[in-house]
Amino acid sequence: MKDYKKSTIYQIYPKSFCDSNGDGIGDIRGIISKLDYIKSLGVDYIWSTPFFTSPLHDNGYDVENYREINPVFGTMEDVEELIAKAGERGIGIMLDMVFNHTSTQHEWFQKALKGDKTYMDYYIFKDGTPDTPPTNWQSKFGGSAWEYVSSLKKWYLHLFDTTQADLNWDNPSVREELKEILRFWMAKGVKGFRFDVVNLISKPEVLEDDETGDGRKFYSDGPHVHEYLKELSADTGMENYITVGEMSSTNIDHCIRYSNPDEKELSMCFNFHHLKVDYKDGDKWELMQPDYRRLKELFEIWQTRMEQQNGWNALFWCNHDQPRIVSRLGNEKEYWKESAKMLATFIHMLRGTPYIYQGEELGMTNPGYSDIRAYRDVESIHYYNILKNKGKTEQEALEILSQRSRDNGRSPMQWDSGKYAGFSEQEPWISAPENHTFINVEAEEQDKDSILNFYRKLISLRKRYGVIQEGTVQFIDQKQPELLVYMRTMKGQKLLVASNFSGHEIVPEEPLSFAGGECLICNYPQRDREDRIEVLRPYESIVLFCAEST
Ligand code: TEU
Ligand code: CA
Repeated sequence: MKDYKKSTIYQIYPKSFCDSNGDGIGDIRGIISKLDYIKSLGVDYIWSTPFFTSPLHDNGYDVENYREINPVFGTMEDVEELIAKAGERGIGIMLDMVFNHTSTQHEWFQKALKGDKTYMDYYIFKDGTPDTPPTNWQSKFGGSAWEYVSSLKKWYLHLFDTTQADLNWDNPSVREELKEILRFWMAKGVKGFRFDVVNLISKPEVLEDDETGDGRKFYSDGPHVHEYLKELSADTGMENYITVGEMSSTNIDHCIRYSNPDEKELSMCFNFHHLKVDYKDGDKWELMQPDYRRLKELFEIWQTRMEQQNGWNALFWCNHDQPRIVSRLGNEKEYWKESAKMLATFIHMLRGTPYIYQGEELGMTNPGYSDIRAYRDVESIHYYNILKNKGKTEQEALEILSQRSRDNGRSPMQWDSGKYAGFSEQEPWISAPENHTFINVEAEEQDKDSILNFYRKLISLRKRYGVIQEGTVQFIDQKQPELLVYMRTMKGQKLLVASNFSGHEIVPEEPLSFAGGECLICNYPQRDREDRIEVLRPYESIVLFCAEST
């Protein structure tokens, strides 16, 4: 079995992780200083979001030069040291490759702007007049996906910010350039890559208006995407690296193809369907209570079908684009510890590779910013204005942001109870919530029963039990939408995982019985009987293990 199937990955957002030089911005040397902490979690890889040179309009997802380090974050020597020192600790570094688009500051785009035909063909330019964009497609950050360049009398496509121009993957020279970038980093000793929105790279030959949507149906999992990924992999030896593609508005059939080893595309995929169960009518900016029935259904489908067809899931609740899960599906007040641990258990016992996003292992919450001036994210600021233009009051708009903004996941890592949460000596670029006084690494190291120590235990269980790594999955039907139960099975080993996603007790219709079962991990004190679960306490999760003689 491949190594990635046994691994756990820790995601770092460098800007918010640890500031080593007191400018209020996290940096590479900050990460190096925390390698022993990361090692102590038991993880195998670190995925760091981009630290390449960039104007930082989208915090580094707007790359100016893929081979240079943004001085705000450090130097190439720092990155080499990070790779080496992580390596000494048995941890591989995975870099974030933003290959769907570049910053408009990238020299390719700058040359294109000057009318250089070679480089204009690196991007997606279309003729037009200043008043009508080539199509009605919308940017993911709000507004048209097209920007007009008057000197060229052409529009260029940007699915994200106006400063993030989409690359033209149909141009073989573009594909060669991107392969060279991968080879450059492979030679530096990185062990893997995360590919940003990589299922958006292939646009249709003829671009047309979307009468029913924002255009995504034309370019998500686009016409040549599988072919381009196979080529990228074959030509760079990427197969020997751990790779994960971030898939935006994808579907399971494509994800099976992306991640089935026989296809030689990627090791695994992120998809976001399970993180949209609280979007009203699919709209992130309309609040709704989570639909647990849907959540259960999605996990069941993605777990079982990926297994049947030899695909592989990246498992996650949190990342730098998402609000904190304990504030979202848990209860950060009455059941902070219990719900954070339940959510962790549910994910870490599934089939796939779990990702932990910095601070998730502490049960970090949404920061609860209540003033628009607290926000930094380009998407949040755009949508604040869009929401107000749509007629929401200031209060309503702020309430929505406080639950949906990407900045909810970007507040500083909480290291201790000090003034700036131990993140920096100076005021951080984005502020830390009050609760850093008790939600922090230092406090949780001292508490045997902390969320942090619970994560450590979950990570070590995956290492120890084959059934967690490669067992089959079967969801067991339950009447209550908030009760999720699944079994994992492999020769000689069986696991039952039951999770209560609600703040009240749940009595299963039939007691969950598991003869010969012993408790591997539970977020509540011991039970009387472990082979029979008659009631689940609020946000309780329990994992029962049984070694069968077959
Ligand atoms: O995100 C892709 C993406 O589409 C979303 O996560 C997006 O932020 C959200 O759906 C908008 O509501 C990736 C990166 O993770 C993100 O940080 C970048 O901003 C984006 O690509 C562009 O590179
Ligand atoms: Ca710094």
